[in-house]
Amino acid sequence: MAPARVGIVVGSASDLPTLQAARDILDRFGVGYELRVLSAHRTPAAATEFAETALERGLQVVIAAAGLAAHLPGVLAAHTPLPVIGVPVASGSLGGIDALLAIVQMPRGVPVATVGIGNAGNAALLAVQMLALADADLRQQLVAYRAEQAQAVLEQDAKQRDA
Ligand code: RP5
Repeated sequence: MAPARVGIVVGSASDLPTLQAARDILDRFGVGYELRVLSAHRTPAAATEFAETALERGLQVVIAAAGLAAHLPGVLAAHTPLPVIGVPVASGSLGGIDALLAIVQMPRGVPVATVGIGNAGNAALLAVQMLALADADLRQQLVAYRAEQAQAVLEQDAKQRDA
């Protein structure tokens, strides 16, 4: 397994299914990651310790996912200079709008990059793009990934035109 360059942190084990898309993307690009269940509310000391040691342990980006009053991404961002990408999880009666607003509305000075509700795949792609700034192999893989996406859309378009 490749050394972990990305930290994936979820606020609860119930968030894990939402994060599968991120794991799939990182696996596809051969990017090693560590996966943790840490809560800003239930295990605040462990969450803080994770963030404070993330850089020295070799992590370069953190993806943090949580639902409801989703403070986890912001709390991690407060304790590390690494970029943090927040994934709002749809959990509870508000369908993830609560988590989206909690994650995206960071105060000035401590940003969290925020993807759409449940869009863990985009969080992983953004993490790969950050790593690719200093990794030519990842850059090449990203070019190939985009070309594949374009090809898939062109094929769908051709199918519709021929129907
Ligand atoms: C949040 O509360 C977690 O991130 C999860 O999305 C939500 C519900 O957690 P559980 O009650 O399922 O553990 O902190």
